[in-house]
Amino acid sequence: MFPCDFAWGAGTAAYQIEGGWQADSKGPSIWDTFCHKKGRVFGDQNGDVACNSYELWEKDLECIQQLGLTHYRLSLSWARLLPDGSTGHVNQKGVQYYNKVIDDLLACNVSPMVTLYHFDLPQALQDQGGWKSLSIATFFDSYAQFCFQTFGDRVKLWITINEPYVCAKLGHEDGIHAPGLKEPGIAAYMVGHNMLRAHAMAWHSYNSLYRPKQRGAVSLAINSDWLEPLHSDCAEDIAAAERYLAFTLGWFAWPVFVTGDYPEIMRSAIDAQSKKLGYSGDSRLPSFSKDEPAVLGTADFFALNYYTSRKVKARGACEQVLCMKSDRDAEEVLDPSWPICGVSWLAVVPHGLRKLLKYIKDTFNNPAVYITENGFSQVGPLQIEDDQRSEFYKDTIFEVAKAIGEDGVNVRGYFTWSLLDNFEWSDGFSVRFGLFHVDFSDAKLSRAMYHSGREYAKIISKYKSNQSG
Ligand code: PNW
Repeated sequence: MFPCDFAWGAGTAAYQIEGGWQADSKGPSIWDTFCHKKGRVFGDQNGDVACNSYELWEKDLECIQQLGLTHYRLSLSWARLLPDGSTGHVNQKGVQYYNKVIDDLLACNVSPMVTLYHFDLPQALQDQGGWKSLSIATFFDSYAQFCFQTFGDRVKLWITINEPYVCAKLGHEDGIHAPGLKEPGIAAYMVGHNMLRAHAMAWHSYNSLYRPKQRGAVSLAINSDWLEPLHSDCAEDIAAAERYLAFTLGWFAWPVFVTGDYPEIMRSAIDAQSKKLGYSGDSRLPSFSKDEPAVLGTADFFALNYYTSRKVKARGACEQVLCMKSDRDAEEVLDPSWPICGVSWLAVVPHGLRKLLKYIKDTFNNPAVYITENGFSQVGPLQIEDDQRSEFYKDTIFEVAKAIGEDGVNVRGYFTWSLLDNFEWSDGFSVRFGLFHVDFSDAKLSRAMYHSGREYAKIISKYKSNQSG
């Protein structure tokens, strides 16, 4: 079922694991600033130390080897490499750190997949307008080129931006992620737009300047739930589910994979709502300029982060306020038959992944797909015997097998989220996604494999030996 070069991976992100927030002249990022203000994060926790992977990388490598991973997905901290965000000043200690990580991985026969941006913008760039500013795309492109130049001889799988949807909406509409802006109905669309522009510029730079020699692949990681109409025979619910999908997956996948522009349903919904509320001026959803590198075709594979599924119903009476929710005009409902895991938003629906994969195959012309994140969290006291999570991984990987074997989806890899328990953004350390438990109360931050980790290791070794035999 799984092709012989299938990638079996696990992921992490710099701010969530590294700590060392000021070590060796790293610059501050928006997450440093955000967490250091009271009342933003569960228990006012922060990533100042986190798993201290900046100093304990070798411990992480041991975890990776214990699992038998073929791939490891990590992100680079932009402000660790370029403290003020610009290539004017390079922090060599940061370069050394990531060089060692990459070299160690390769020495152990593990391929790195590297994310350039996983939520942690250098604060210095936020001070110049951050992702709302048009000029951010040029800064990002320079940073990306610096990374291709420095690490691209060894890194062959790149993700430019992780989950532009989450950065745009949680960071600039809801204000629950850094930079904590609440500018509903306006800022998220600007941010999403600049992220697409930045991604496209970086992809074109790679394509023309680095690909000929380095021969890697570049994409962006798009998160999406699987969505179904609440009543499958109700036209309003069907339309609502389509709208919802257009506002999540479609927002970023349509420009890159289908038309070079946003889904028509999305633009017309936004413009209709503007009109209704008497919002004058240009569309709140920006347009792509013909004078800039095209966004269409700027992904060498489809990178999907999948966690959960939702039923969707029409809302009918739409709120009279400017916000994404009223633009989208569709409400999510949790099916009561789906179990909930540690966090309230995460209903456990492994078969939703198979359906989403089939949808991606049919809609985006059968791309190569990497599932760059999928996971299951737990909360509360230490439970090394996390049987529910073991079952979850088994069920989910079985769904991926069916997507490949029965639906013919070209899935090239599967990465669990996450290698380690880590700093789970606004939930702090209260939500644990790791295949390894991290004891945050112990100065050594010791790592211990959960049963689900053992289960994942078994699955990997089974398929790896099938492949060689
Ligand atoms: C993803 N939500 O983000 C991220 O890529 C990871 O860094 C993160 O740890 C993981 O999912 C688990 O949450 C999300 O509130 C953050 O809906 C928040 C949400 C969804 C995804």
